[in-house]
Amino acid sequence: MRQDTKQIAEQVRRDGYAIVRNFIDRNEVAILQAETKWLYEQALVHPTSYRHGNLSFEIFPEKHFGKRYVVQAYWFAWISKYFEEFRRRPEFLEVLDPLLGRNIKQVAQQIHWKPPGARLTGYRFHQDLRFRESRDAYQDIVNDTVTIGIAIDAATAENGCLRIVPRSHENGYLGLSDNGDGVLMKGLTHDDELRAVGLDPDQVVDVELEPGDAVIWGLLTVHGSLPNYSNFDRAFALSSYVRGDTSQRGEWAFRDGASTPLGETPQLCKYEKLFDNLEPHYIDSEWYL
Ligand SMILES: O=C(O)CCC(=O)C(=O)O
Ligand SMILES: [Fe+2]
Repeated sequence: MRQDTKQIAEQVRRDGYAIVRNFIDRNEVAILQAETKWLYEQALVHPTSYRHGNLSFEIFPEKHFGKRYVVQAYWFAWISKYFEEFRRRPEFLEVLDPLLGRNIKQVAQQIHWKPPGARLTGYRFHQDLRFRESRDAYQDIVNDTVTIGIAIDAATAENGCLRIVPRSHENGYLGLSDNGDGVLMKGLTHDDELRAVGLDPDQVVDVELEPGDAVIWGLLTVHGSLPNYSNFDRAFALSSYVRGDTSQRGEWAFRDGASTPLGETPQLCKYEKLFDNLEPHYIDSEWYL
């Protein structure tokens, strides 16, 4: 990472996003890719979507997709020493410090794959604030949250890279894709939906990234991505962090700047029903039908 982290923070506040080239060092990227492959194989043993605490896998089953695909993993730090340490690497503190300070909790740890052939791999345009159910658990949820997306595979327009509307964070919550059942991976956003909330479809930016590059955005930044139309996967790691001293959600990542491992038991993060069932279980929702 060669960019000045203060400038990155200013860009995030001004434009709603910033790209950080070489966020993860080239040598480390090969390890990250290998660990991601390992994780995909762990997830693929499950016939359908699975949860154990905050650890969760979104699986497309053979029955409906002809073949089994993994499209999302959540909180795999619970089964991977590598990813438990990855989430609190010094690179994260460096870019987060000017935005959130040095007491930082993590509320989301995700990898999204877009396996070629899996059909439903696009995400309609939205603002991530829709995924924070417990607004009261944060003093200033919008200003105290930052998401960092890291390209594990190269992210291109062809394989469904993230797409962002610059400065779309300035006009509050716009309700994009909240219609219908609100499922993001079914259907595409029409240009008229963007126009209806005052956004110009021509302003959409394809965030193309090399492996190891990162993009940072906020809870009000309008973004989405198209399905993968290529023959290569798009593994993308998303981590959301919040200011630790003003947030009652999340796992500690840094305390007074010190990298902090997970504790014995999971904390409430994004999934509010965590404590309803802490046993491993399959999830029978067939939202993709
Ligand atoms: O993986 C992507 O392309 C976007 C995912 C996303 O925006 C989300 O899960 O909130
Ligand atoms: Fe999102």
